Amino acid sequence: MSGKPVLLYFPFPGRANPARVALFNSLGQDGWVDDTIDFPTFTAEKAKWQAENDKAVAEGRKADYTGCKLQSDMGYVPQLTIPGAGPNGSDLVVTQGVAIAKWCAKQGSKLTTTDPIKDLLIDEHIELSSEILNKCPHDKDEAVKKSLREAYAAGPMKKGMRGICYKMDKSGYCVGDSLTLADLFLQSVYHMVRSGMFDYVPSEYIDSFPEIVKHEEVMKNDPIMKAYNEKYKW
Ligand SMILES: N[C@@H](CCC(=O)N[C@@H](CS)C(=O)NCC(=O)O)C(=O)O
Repeated sequence: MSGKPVLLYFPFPGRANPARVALFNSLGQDGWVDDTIDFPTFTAEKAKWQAENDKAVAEGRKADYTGCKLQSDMGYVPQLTIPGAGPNGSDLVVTQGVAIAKWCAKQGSKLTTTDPIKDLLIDEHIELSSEILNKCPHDKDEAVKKSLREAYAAGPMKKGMRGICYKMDKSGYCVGDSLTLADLFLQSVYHMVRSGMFDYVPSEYIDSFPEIVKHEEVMKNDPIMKAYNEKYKW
């Protein structure tokens, strides 16, 4: 790595929360760049990205995103740039929040384990939390979206949340008795609901899961999270 890694995401926790905490715990506040992009800028950048992507497809060549904020072939965020880690010393640009968070955690954080069974349980938690976000229904028509979301919250999402609760450790953490990536991925999900960003699923929805309410307290008191929350707004 020939410079600081740069993580690009919106100015809220969302899918970047695990990677941000892992980068901070691994490298400290000065060891990485927390780059944020607001929605209007993202929309403009996405249009620029799309124009080059369409042109490259039509011309049968690899796209060149020089000058674009979105540098990957997927064009979404979170996006991680690792200076000098690409071919011939170029910058490596990757997407996928789970893969990014795992790399970030391996840079020296206390969020990793060397126990294969613990790792398996952590990965299972990560997949369960990710599934809740990935299966969430969307629709351009707000009335349709509302009814799809309400049915989702009462059905598959509730089943997923319950599944996670049954698997949580007695300590209140997801796996074992300290913070791991599993807790951060779970926090990303319920933070979206608590903060009102999960459209048509009210904040109080979380109160029907006592293990999650306990987890909110555990996270507030966790030393790594306390240190992180002192330095970062999201
Ligand atoms: N599988 C990806 C999904 C990333 C994703 O969907 N990101 C959203 C923001 S949270 C995005 O960039 N959406 C805009 C788009 O796809 O154009 C991950 O887990 O990181």
